[in-house]
Amino acid sequence: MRLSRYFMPTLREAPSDAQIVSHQLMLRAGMIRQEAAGIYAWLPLGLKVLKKIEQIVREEMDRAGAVEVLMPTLQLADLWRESGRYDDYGEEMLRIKDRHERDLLYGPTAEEVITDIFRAYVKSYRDLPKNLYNIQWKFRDERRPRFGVMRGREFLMKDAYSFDVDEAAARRAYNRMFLAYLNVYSRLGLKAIPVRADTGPIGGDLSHEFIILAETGESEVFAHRDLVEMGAPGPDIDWDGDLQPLVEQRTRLYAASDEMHDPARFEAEAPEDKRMTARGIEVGHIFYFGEKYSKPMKALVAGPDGVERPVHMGSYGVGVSRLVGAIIEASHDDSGIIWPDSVAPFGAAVVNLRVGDAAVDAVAEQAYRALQAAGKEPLLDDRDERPGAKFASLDLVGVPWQLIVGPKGVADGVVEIKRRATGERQSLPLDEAIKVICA
Ligand code: 5CA
Repeated sequence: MRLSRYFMPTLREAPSDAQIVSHQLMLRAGMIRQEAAGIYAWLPLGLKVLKKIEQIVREEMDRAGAVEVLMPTLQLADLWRESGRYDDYGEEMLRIKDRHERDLLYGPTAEEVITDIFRAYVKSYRDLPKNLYNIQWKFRDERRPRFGVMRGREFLMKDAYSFDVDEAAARRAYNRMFLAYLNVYSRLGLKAIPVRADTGPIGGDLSHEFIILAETGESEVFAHRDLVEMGAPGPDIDWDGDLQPLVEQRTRLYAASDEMHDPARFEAEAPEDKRMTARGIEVGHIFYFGEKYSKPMKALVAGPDGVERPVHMGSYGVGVSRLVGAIIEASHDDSGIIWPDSVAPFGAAVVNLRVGDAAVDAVAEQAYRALQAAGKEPLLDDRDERPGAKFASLDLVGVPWQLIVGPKGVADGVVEIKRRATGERQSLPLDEAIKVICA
């Protein structure tokens, strides 16, 4: 992408109502624009990051055996009357009437819709297990939308729903999602702690939240430090095998969100030097709720004995748009955002320090094409701007590598590369510079 043709409206200063660093940086980097309270337009740079996160979530869901669908944002109120949640959900639900005076709503979640889809087609235990997910916009009319995309009213969620013949099978589905979530966050460069959680309006009796640590987080967490240090299981586990030991390894150590915290148990289960109390951001929430929706909505499957019974369900949410802010909270410095390579909007930026100088233009162009050919999705800074302004905006938007082409280097046969995260610089011939960036 040539920056001269791109749309990256960076700002020198963040609007004063942006209270936390990720919100400030997203506005300054020209990633989002607020259209109404808690409702944002995603500008090109923000959209690129959002799509990369979405793709990582998708790949890890697919790996764990889930299948993607796309459900509508607008849902029929009648489905929510069947489950009994229409009246309970309260003010957070955006209720809409169509021209025929039918009650619709903008989905805050999709248990009812997916249960309706499931019951239309699946009738036998032989067709189980199933796990269906979608990545779709949700709307919750939050009382206090704030912190930018972190607590929006309209936000992008990955929501998966598992269907199993009995509780034991449903727990296996839960385990797959539990471990897949850890892999998602690890690929995003985040350390997420699974904590026991309250089930809230989704319901059920088994639930974990996934929290990443950040001072500005809205959740309080209490956890054993060994859990905080424990790595993700990695993609190569046997997804059809017994995952219980891997899950237990991570659930036997104390970890709870504030609603579930039990100080006496914390003290008993974690020695003092291992007790961590911190603030964090909830980036995922998984639930096992058994027959809560399948029973009232009559999503029945016949078991091996031929007897019909309500299918056992769980639901699994990732806050995809919230993750954009969460990653920035976890990874920035005074100059701006530091994207992990896995979600960076551009892999590298070629900085032309003297646009219009034929020799410099030629090397910059060559570098740009080489990075393009290597699949690095480069950005070419071909703006007619002072070098200082170019570096400031590229540091702000957090491109992981800068490849700097100036007249002196070109005369000496070298370019300079800078790693955004460390500030480390090296002067190298162009082909070696490309190799380092692509390593
Ligand atoms: N149906 C279940 C799981 S599929 C569900 O809705 N769970 S949830 O309510 O916990 O939401 C899932 C995730 O969406 C949360 O962990 C959080 O990361 C994200 N999320 C929830 N509300 C918002 C919001 N207002 N703004 C941004 N992200 C949100």
